[in-house]
Amino acid sequence: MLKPRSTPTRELVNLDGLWRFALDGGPGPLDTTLEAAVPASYNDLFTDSAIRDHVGWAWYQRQVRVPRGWAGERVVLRVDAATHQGRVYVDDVLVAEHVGGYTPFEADITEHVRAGQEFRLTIGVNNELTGTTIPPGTITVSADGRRRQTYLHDFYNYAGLARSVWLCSRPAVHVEDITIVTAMDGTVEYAVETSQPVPVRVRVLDAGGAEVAAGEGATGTIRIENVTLWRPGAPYLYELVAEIDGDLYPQPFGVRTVEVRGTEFLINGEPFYFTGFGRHEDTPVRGKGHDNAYLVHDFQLMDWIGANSFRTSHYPYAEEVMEFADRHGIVVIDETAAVGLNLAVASGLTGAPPRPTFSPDTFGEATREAHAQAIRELVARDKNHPSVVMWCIANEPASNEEGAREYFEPLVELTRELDPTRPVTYAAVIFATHDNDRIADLFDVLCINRYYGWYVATGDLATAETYLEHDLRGWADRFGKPIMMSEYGADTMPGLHSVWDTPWTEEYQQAYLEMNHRVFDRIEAFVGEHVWNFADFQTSHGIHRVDGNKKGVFTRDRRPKAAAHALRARWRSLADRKPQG
Ligand code: BDP
Repeated sequence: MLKPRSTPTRELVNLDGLWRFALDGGPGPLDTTLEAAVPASYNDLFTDSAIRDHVGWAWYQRQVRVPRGWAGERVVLRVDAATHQGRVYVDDVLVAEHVGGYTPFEADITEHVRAGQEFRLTIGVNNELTGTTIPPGTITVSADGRRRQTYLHDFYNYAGLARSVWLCSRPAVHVEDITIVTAMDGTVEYAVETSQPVPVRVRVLDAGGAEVAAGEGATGTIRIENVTLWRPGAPYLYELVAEIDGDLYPQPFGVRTVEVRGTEFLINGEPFYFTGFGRHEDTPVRGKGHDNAYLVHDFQLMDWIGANSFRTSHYPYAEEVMEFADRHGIVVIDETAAVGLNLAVASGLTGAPPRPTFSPDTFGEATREAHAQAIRELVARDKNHPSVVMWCIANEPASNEEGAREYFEPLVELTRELDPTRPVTYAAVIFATHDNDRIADLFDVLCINRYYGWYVATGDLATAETYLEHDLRGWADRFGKPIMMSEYGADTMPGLHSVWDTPWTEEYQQAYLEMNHRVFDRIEAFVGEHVWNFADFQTSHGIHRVDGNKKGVFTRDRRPKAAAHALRARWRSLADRKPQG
């Protein structure tokens, strides 16, 4: 799905700002004095706990004027994200409905609006998570009749319009989609979809705007001579301009390859070692609302600390983030919102699921279809980003349980069909070991989440070190695939100190990370380390959470904890010792 852009044939009106907001409503005029910021999650904007804890539909509304010059154009409304389900009304007419809180959708509203005139735009957003949504959750009704939402993932269920909303014009006959696949010799395979079969021309422009290749036809292969590759840390972007009579769309892309060979992860044929984080879209007040100031600052901090990559744990991030990564040469593992497909997690650390995770009564066919759709929409949105080097189709599923293989095999196949060029992975939970995991062989890279020294062997780093090494070596030996740590971390209260190995202190976080690094450096097949988490983030209430998860190397307001300086020293020196692509 193409991102809205302003081109010589297309115009854009950004609808961000203050919208009327109410919990009760519908397409008719909202009876409210509340206003909500877009983009932002609505939960933390208001002081009313009924809004913060609301389960169900919430309503956003504003007037929109269609620019008077748009007569004769198609008028399209584009919602970058409505978490987790959206319904869009133009005046009283339902024009779009979409399920999935982290991928965009659009509606052609031409028949319902007039150039130069205003209309009432209403967007309903529903935050309910059930057994058939991605991510999943459960809704219960308490004795006093309140509906309550619980879920199996460790971040707050922020909801609302957390990304931009756009009004776009485009020609009736237009470019619909573009897919670009590159090779290191400058070969560019392209496919352009149009709304009707019409002749297609393509031109490739270099970063300075000079034409370096051209071709004709809706699909084809062209070649850039003396190509400049997109490299981690040294990005270079071209533009493929797809043209038909009356429309033109420039699609940025980079020339690079990704490949798994033996136990190596290769970018442009060179081994790559991931340093960086699992992250969250999470800031005070905005919740998951996209914010360009945090975007710039977070990438500055990643650069400062020597991170060359991150994982979009645990859902697709705003497209602005992906484009920023493209432009700044940061490598991304792109994850779906399939987090919490694991009923054992709810039962504490025993690993014994109260009910089987994969079954017709728990996560069955319908969940898998929602999961498949989440994969389709992620690949459709992000396939052309050079920064994206791997798809992660689930976080910590019950891959050790019966039914896991039947559940995952078709999803891995689907991902490969949609994109044969990128490796596929999942992040393995602690209960899944090299002995009992049922799906790892289906995937290309072993991404392992482990918390030895935190949830297991708490405060005992010597024991933790033995456990960790045994565990990781088991995976490396059995599967012979590249292996990386996709999560390791320790909750840390900034300002808490100790001379001993005391959990929650800044020293402990540092010692914990150092212990992990000693082990990683001893395992040959190791291709990377992503600390959990970049920054502290909000979660639901729990006795093991102090105003959220505190495993950030930075605080929620982005101040470094002591471990940040130690990580910086390691990752900067690692850049000389381990390949960075
Ligand atoms: C892992 C999850 C992650 C959690 C983390 C933790 O993948 O989302 O936040 O544990 O407990 O299991 O801090």
